[in-house]
Amino acid sequence: MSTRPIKTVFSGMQPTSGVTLGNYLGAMRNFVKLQHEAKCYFCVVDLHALTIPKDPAELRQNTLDMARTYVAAGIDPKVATIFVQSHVPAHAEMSWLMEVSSYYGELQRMTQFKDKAAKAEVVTTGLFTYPALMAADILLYDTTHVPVGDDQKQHLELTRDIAVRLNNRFGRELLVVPEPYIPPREAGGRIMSLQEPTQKMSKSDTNELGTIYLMDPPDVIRKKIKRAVTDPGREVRYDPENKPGVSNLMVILSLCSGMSLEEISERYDGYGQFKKDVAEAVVAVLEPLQKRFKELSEPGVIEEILARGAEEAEAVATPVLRRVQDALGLLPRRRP
Ligand code: ATP
Ligand code: LTN
Repeated sequence: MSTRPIKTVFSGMQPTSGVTLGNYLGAMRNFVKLQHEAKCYFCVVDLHALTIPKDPAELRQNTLDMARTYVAAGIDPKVATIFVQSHVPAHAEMSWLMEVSSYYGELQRMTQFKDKAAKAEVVTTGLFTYPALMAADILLYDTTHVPVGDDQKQHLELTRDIAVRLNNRFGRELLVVPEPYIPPREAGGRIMSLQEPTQKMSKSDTNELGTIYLMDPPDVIRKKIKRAVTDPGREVRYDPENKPGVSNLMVILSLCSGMSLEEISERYDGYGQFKKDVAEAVVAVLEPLQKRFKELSEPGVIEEILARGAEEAEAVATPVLRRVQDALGLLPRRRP
């Protein structure tokens, strides 16, 4: 998948209410793994969340909860940098520079914009320029790799295009061109809805049985998996085209238990025991995460982690911002 060594990793998640099993298996699991292989920055992208208007008190709470979820999932704040996007002003500043380095037509082609604009009550300008802010996030850290789910591929391609464009324009490696780190579908890159297995598992799903949240109590998880849509027949076989429901559950079981898809296929004959085991494997992964999340609710603990994270992030991002400002011809500020 990647051609250059993994040196610097950046990824972000929006502080919306509830992190899904799809977010976890597609992206966050890899954050935990990568923290020991490279310098990692994991951001709570609150500015991105504002592209769809949010209740202010809820946004603040969700921002803290998203950071807690990172730590509860196993990201060690002593190893990786965890911070809030709006705490590092370089993100908003760099975002403007990315807006003037990307094209209207390019942004118009973003499928996530089209999908979200079709559903949103109001379409803010920020929803449209969202990918420019995402490019800013990534490029500010000289990121080499970006772990995300499959749905972010197009945004990453745009980020790469902007970086290459600026490098060509200035005839040097002004910006590091980042690579996607996206698991294949059979390894969690696109976890599907339990109710409509041809669509990705999503927070905005109207059928709440389709989405498992990391904080769902064990009995809710068991119920959702028991009711998950399967396919005709009784064969447990990985075939996303013809058996999308069963294939999705197999991927979930494989990632939560460590069993390979072949082992799963050989082990089960019929859906009954299979579904029970999927549920227990998910519960076993989420229970300890939920316990750690509760422990992190003590006042001040996560705030302290975020305070340190913002310092660390800012120290790296500001010089890169200055480098781009300088290349584009902005006059450096002199202090009196
Ligand atoms: P939603 O569509 O549920 O609102 P999102 O993509 O807007 O999700 P984010 O919190 O911003 O939500 O996404 C965080 C990460 O989770 C991203 O890297 C995204 O690619 C990944 N992700 C989201 N849904 C899935 C899924 N169903 N399978 C795998 N990865 C996913
Ligand atoms: N658009 C992403 C969230 C995001 C992100 C980033 C991911 C914002 N900035 C930088 C990786 C790198 C999403 O998942 N919806």
